[in-house]
Amino acid sequence: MIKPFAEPIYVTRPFLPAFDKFCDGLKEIWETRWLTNKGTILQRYTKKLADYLGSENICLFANGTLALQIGLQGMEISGEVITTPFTFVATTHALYWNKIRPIFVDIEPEYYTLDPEKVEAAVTPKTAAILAVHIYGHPCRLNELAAIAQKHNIKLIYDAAHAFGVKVGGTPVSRFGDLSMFSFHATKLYHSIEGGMLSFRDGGYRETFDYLKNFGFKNEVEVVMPGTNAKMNEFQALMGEMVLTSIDEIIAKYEILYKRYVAALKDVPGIKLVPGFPENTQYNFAYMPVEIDAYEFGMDRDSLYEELKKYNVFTRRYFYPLLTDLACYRSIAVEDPLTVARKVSSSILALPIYEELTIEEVDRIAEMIRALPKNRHS
Ligand code: T4K
Repeated sequence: MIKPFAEPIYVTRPFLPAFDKFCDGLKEIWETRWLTNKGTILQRYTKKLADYLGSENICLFANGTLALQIGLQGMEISGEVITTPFTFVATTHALYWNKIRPIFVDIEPEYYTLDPEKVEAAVTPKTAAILAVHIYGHPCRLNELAAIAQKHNIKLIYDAAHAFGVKVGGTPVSRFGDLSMFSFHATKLYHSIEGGMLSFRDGGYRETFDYLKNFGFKNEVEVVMPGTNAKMNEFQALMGEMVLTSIDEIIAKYEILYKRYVAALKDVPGIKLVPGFPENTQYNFAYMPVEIDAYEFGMDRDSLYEELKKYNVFTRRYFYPLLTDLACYRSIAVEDPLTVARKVSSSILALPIYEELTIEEVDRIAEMIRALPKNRHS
């Protein structure tokens, strides 16, 4: 008889630096009374991030959604953008806020990223860019997407909200494509409370992004474009700076937990795990998605999600419903039947994974999953 957890186990929990250390850091803010607007902590933190990522071409924001909105606007993307329906709502929202029409195409079934063949087939003279998502931190098919973008002379933009710390061929994913957006939200493996980052190939965009996040101010009296307010403040920068010092240990811990789940669940009938990653990929293990085959498992995804709650385990159906089924996007004409995305969205479950989770807790969750289905067929 498996006992419920005494305390709720959430899908994620933010890593926090030692309380005393953070308080020490706060003293700098109290001494300078500089809370936001290009403070010294933000400037120092930006340099540290640039070092970590091996690129100076980065710009920090209040959150990832604003970063993506500004990225699209700063690059003057308009018309149509080919994108995925299997993502968090903010990916598509950022297109809408720029009056860009999303053209949804299907994902591939292994890592759930945009299917390059579907992308290629959807390109038209109106296509301005591809907006692909490294969903769960799984790198997209970088070379294939780059070849399509180059062939059609369109921009390649990545929503890399989940992909901090991921490398391909030793290069951070932030350095692929024309532009990548990262989210540093509290629910992310790497965070700055709230926060976002753009990483871009062409350094010429820096000035535009800096203007756009600060009302368009060039100086006290000149406003050169109608910007917004999307600045990262000093508290966020301080958190980001401190969490960055622990990022390698955080990823190492996630890796242990991820591999433990895989070992515990790989033989469970009806549970499909993401296949291993190619050797040139350094994954960040940020999410633990599993697909549930209702017939083989003996219980559908939604029932498992509900049952686990009774044991105080709060998984999430990232990402369900599919964006094209949401009230705000339902009216968009979609030519692609989105067969894979529909299937994955209705069968996927993100299991708890975070730095403080213990191996014993993973074992218990896996045990619950194994024991729960009452009507298993095999
Ligand atoms: N693109 C993609 C692909 C994204 O996934 C996201 C964000 C974005 C773009 C936009 O980036 P941001 O603008 O957010 O920087 C969460 C996050 O709010 C969102 O950032 C994230 N994706 C999305 C996948 O997840 P919810 O609605 O699931 O969060 P919530 O509040 O239900 O939190 C989940 C669990 O985390 C809670 O049950 C408990 C735990 N938690 C949460 C918070 C906020 C904590 O323990 N402490 C906390 O402070 O959206």
